[in-house]
Amino acid sequence: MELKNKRVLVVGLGKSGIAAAKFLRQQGARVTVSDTRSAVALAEEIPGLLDAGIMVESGGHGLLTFRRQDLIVISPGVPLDTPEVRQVIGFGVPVIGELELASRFLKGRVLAITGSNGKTTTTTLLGSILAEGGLPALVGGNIGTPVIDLIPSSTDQTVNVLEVSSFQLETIEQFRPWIAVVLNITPDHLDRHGNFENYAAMKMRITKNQQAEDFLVLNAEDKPTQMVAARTKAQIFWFSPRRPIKQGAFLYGDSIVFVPREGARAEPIMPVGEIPLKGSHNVENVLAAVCAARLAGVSAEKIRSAVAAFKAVEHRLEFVSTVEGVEYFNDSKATNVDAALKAIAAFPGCVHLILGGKDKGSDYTLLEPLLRERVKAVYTIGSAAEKIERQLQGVVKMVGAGTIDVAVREARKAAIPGDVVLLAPACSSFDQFENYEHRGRTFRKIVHELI
Ligand code: UMA
Repeated sequence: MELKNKRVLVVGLGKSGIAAAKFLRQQGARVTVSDTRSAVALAEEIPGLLDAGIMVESGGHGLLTFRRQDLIVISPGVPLDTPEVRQVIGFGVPVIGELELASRFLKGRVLAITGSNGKTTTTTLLGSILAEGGLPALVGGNIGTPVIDLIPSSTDQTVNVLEVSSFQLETIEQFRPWIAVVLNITPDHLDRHGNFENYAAMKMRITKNQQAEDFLVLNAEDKPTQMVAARTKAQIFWFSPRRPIKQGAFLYGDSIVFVPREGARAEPIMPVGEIPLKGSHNVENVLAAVCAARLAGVSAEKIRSAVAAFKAVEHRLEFVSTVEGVEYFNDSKATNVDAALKAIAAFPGCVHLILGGKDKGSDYTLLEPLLRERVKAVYTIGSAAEKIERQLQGVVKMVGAGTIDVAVREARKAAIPGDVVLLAPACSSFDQFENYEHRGRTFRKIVHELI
């Protein structure tokens, strides 16, 4: 991709946009960035960009700015149906995302992980396993480091372990993972993608450019994920915690085993009891990681030691503290209903659940059976509170807390020793927090203040 003297517009000035703009400038492009936030809100970012010779449009997107470009690079949080973006696509201006731009320059091979839930844990775990196996691995993507920022450190030997979201996959063209993993596809981001079919179709794009020499790792127990199998040219490997698999990873009794090809003997990898993470969903994440790591050439022995030493990722069923016999867990990354279900299912019962935030068009009635079975009370927060209370009326005791500190304090009053207070909000955080990390840190701080 030749960028020298090309007019390139970067849309969105978050982590991805800033990384993309600076990279494009280094490549000699004439770069403009455009963001809906005001110049005041962008006061920290603007001077550095101007110093680098990048023009800035703030306070909204101008159609004229968009029309003058040779290429437009959009951030993951910018939908393709943003009016200015839609219009210039109509005029034939090429529009790609940060992931696509990065993948044209990234050296080495790509191991990409997508799914509605478990992406961050599986990506981090795979990074650790590959490192333990002596492979030069870099970790980035939706997990928090823009893929563009990996480019300078990547070499032909690098395995780039990338967490990729439906937002990022929406704007790929040539992105082609050597190994792609689809963990599961359950409803999320319906406010952005319109309906589940569109959302699932975005996830499936991960395999769009894969060829016969590539690998696709799929969840044998997740119906929507199975549909991806019909759309790939790659070699398919399955994982399952429930049944033997002809080619892939599964649980055999209490052991994780891997079958490298149909008809081959199953290789023992490790006892399932050595997985240090809570919840049956994490067994699935480990099975997926085992499969991908074996395909990348890491030995069973190295996989076993890396998994056994792995610590829960921050904000993912992260144990915060025990206060007066009550355990507090931070699962702020549970930003959709399915993730919240998995979090609740990780506990046998007696859960005080903090639910709410910014609604994404979710159906909270799906929580009903597990709420009845394991949850003593729900404490609602954020702008989704009213919808949650309406949909779950009469199912379980409901406390309208409004904010996370009131929720924690109310839960503390009600909880008795042996109970669990769980932040698994099933919503995004943007109504009250900068992001889910900010929400998780706030929860941790409030819990620590209880001590
Ligand atoms: N903006 C516009 N116009 C718009 C929409 C947004 O100008 O129409 C601007 C906003 O004002 C803001 C900027 O765009 O200044 C934000 O861009 P962004 O939302 O793409 O955020 P980044 O900081 O670039 O972070 C993105 C990912 N964010 C999203 O997908 C929403 C981060 O994933 C990712 O870690 C980062 O790139 C690095 O790759 C976060 C996320 O919430 C964690 N992801 C979703 C999820 O996991 O569910 C998909």
